[in-house]
Amino acid sequence: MKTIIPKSHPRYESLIMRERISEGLKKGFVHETGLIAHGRGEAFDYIIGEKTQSFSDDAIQAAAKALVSAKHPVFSLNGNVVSLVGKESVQLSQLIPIVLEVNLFHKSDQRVQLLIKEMKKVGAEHVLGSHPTMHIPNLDHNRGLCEEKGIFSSDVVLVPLEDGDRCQALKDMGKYVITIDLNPLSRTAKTADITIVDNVTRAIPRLIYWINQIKDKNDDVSVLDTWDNNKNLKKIYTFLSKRLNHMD
Ligand code: PTJ
Repeated sequence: MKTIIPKSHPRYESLIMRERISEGLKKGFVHETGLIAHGRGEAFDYIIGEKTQSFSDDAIQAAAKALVSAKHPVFSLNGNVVSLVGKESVQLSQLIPIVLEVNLFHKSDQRVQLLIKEMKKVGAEHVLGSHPTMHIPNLDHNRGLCEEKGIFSSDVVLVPLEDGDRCQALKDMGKYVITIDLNPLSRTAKTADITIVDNVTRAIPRLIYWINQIKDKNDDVSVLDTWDNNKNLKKIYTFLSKRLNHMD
C-alpha cells in the first residue's frame, strides 16, 4: 500500500525521495544497492543542510556554461537518477539539447529497457543505451559498455551518482566530466572536472535555471579552462568542518 506523507511533515521532501527510490526498486528501475547509495547521500545531505549552498550553486553555474558550450554533451542516467529526476532530466535534455543515455553500474538488458521506457513515458523522445557497441577503455566488466553516438563520442558528460572508476576512465578518454554527488570525499567528487555537491533533486532544476539564464546570450560562456574544482572542494570541506564543529 502506498504511504501517504502529509505535506506538513517536517521531513516531507526527504520522505518523498525515499518513496520514489522505494517505488523505483519495486518497479525494477533501482538496483538494490541503490538504496544504500541513497542512504549515504541522505547522510551527507543532512550535514550539508539540505539546501543548495553557494559553493554548489557556483558549480552548477559552471556546469551550465560547460554544457551550453559543449559540441556533443551526453547525460548518463542510472536507476536512482531516473527515479528521482526522470521528468526534469527530459526538460534538461530538451533545453540544451543534451543526449540521454541509460548507462548502468549494475547492467542488465532488462533494467536498461525498463529505464528507457520510463524516460519515454515522462516525455523523452530518444534515449540511448540499448545498443552499447563500444567499451570505455580500461574499465573491466560490462559497466564499461556504452553507445558510439552517446557517451563514447561525447565531449562533455554529465554523470550524477557515479562510481569513481568510471569517472576516472571517462577522464582518461579526454572527456570533460561533470558529476553531482552529495559526498564531496568520494573518488568521483575528487576526479571530476566539475563536482556539484548537492542533491540531484535540487541540482537538476537549478541547472535548468542557470542554462535559461545564459543560453541565448552571446556572452563567452567558456568555463573549461577557468573552473578550479579543487578550490571549490576545499571550500566545501571547510564549510562541513565548521558546520560540524558548531552543531550542538
Ligand atoms: O542504477 P545503477 O545500476 O547504475 O547503480 C546506481 C548506484 C547509485 C547504485 C551506483 O552508481 C553506486 O553504487 O553508486 P555509489 O558508488 O554508491 O555512489 C553514489 C554516490 O552518490 C554516493 O557518493 C552518494 O553519496 C551519492 N548520492 C546518493 N544519492 C544522491 C547522491 N548524490 C546526489 N543526489 C542524491 N540524491
